[in-house]
Amino acid sequence: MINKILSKLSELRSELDYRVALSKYARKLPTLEERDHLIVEALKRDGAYVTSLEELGLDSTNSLLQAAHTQLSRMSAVNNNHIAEKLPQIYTVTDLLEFSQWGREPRLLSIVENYIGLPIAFHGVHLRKDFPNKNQFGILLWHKDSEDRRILKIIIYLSDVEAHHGPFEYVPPPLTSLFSLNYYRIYHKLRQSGYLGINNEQLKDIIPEKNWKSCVGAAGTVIFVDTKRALHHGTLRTHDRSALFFVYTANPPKRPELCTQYWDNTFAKPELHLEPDLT
Ligand SMILES: O=C(O)CCC(=O)C(=O)O
Ligand SMILES: [Fe+2]
Repeated sequence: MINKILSKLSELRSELDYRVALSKYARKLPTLEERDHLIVEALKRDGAYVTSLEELGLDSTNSLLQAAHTQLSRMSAVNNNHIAEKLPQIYTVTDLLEFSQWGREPRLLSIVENYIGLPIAFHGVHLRKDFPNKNQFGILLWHKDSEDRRILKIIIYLSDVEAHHGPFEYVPPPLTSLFSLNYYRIYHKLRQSGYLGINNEQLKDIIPEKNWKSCVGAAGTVIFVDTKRALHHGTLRTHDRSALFFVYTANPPKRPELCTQYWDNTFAKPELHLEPDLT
C-alpha cells in the first residue's frame, strides 16, 4: 500500500516536472519554416499528418530512396507460408548514412522539436516488410506505444499501399481524450489485454469504424504520427507492405530501455556493403 502511494507520488512529481520543462523550453524552440507550421498544428490537433516525399522536398530524399530499395532487395527471402502468425521482417538501418542523414534533416528536426516541445532524441530507423495475416496479433492489434509521453514516428511507404496492403490506421486523439468516457473504456480493454492491444470488434463497440483514419497512399507517402497519443495499428493485409519507420522522442525519453531496439542488435542489421572501387 505504502509502496503504491509512493510510486503514485513519484509519478505525479515526474508529470509536474515534465509540465514545467515544457513551459521553460517553449522559448527555446527552433524556428519553423512557414509551410511546416501546418504539420505541427495538425499533429497537435489530430495526432497525425499525412504528406508525401515530393511535397516535403528534402534534399536527401533521392539517396534515401535509393538506399531503401537497395536494402529491400537484399532482404533475405523468408519462407513463412506455413506460419499462422507472420512477424514483420525488420532491418535496423540507423547506422547507414543515407537513412540517418534523412532523419536528421534540419527541417524535420525542427518539426519534431516544435511538436514534442523539448530537446529531442532521434533513435533510429527500421526498414520493415509486413506480410499477409488472417488474424490480429502484435502490432496488428490496436495499441498505443509507450517509449515516451510524446513519440513522433515518420512512416514512409516504399510501395503503394491500398486497403489490401494493410495501411497504417489510427484514431484521432480528440476521440479518446483523457477524462472522456471513451478513454476509460479503451484503457479498460487495453488493461484486460495485458496492454497487448485490442481487436477491431472490441474497438467498434467504442469508436465507430467510420471514425478510424486509414492511411492508404502511393509509394512515397509520409505519415507523421504521435504513436503514444493516437491509438493505432497496422491493418490486416493480403499483400506485402514495405515501409520505413523513423523514431523520435524527447531527450531523455520516459522509457529509454524501450528505445534501444531502434539502433541495437534486437533486429537484423544489413551488412555495411562496400562497393568495389572501379576507378
Ligand atoms: O504497421 C503499422 O502500420 C503500425 C506500426 C506501429 O504500430 C508502430 O510503428 O508503432
Ligand atoms: Fe505502434
